[in-house]
Amino acid sequence: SQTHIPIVAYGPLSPYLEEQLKARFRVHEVAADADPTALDGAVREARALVSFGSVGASAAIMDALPRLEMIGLFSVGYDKVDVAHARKKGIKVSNTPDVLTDDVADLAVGLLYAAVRNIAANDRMARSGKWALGQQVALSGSVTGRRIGILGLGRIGRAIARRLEPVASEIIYHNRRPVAGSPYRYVQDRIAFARESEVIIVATSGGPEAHGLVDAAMLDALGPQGMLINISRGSVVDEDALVAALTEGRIGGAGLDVFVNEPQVPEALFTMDNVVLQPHQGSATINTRKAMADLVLANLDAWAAGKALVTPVI
Ligand code: 8YV
Repeated sequence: SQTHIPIVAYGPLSPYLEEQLKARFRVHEVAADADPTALDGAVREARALVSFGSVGASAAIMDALPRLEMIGLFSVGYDKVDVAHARKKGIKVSNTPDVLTDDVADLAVGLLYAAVRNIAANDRMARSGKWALGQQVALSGSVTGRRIGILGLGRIGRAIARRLEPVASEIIYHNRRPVAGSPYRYVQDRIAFARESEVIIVATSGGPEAHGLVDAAMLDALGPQGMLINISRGSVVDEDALVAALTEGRIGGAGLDVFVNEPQVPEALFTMDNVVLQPHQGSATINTRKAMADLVLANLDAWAAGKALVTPVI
C-alpha cells in the first residue's frame, strides 16, 4: 500500500480521479488558483502533483513543493507545464496520450460539419419558431469535395485525416517536418498550405513553438470561403487576428473548442452564425475521461513502485 505518500491534487479534479487517488495516497487538495507561496507545511511535503490541461504546473508550484518527484497530468497537452524547469529539477512528468485521440478527432469532424452546414445556427432558427413562420434556410457550402488541410499530423491529426478520407477531395498537411509513410501531401510552406486548404484543422500541440502559428497572413491565405477548426490549443491561433478576419469576412467561418483565455470566449464571436463554439469538450466523454483518469493512476502507481512511467513526457 502506498497510502502514506503525500501528494497534491491540483484541482478540482474529477470525482472518480479524486476518489481513486485517495485510495492510494495521502491527498492534499489544492485549488489551482491558490498562491503557491502560501501552502501550509503538510502540503509542502507532497512528492507528487496531479494536475490537468488548462492548469498544468508552473515553476512556482514546483518550487513550492521541495520534495516533488512526479507530475501526473490529466491531459495529453502539456503546454501549461514548465517542462524545462521540471527537467532541471529531475521531476518526472506523465500525460494521457492515445486514450483521447478518437473522441477529440470525432469532435473536430463534428465541428467541421457543424460550421460548414450551419448546424448550430439552423438549430437556433428552428427553435426560435422562425422556420414555422416561413423563414427559408440559408444555403451553405458542402463538406464533401473539400481539400482539407491538417495542421499538425500527430496522433490526433492522423485520426482526423482518416475520418475525412472518404469525403475530402484531398488531404494535405503542414508539420514541422514530413511524416514518414504518410499517405497525405506535405506542404512545407505554411502560407502555401493555407492557400491550398479549403478547411484548416488545427491539431498541433500547443506551447511556445506553435504560439500564434495561425496568424493574419495564414487566415488571409485560407480566404473568404475557408473554414478554421481548432481542437488543439487557443494559443496556436492569433485570436485577435481570427476575430478580425471573421468580422471582416476574410475567412468563411470557424469551429472552435479552444480559446486563448479559457473559459473566456471573445464576445465578438457570440453573434456570428458562421462560428460554432464549444466549451473545450474534445476529451469530455464518459469513456475517455475514465480512461484518462486510469492512465494518470497507472503512471502514479508506476512512479510509486519505482518503475518506468507508462506514458512519460520526460
Ligand atoms: C483537457 C486537453 O486537459 O488532453 C488535453 O490536452 O486539452 C483536455 O483533455 C481536459 O480539459 C482535462 O482537464
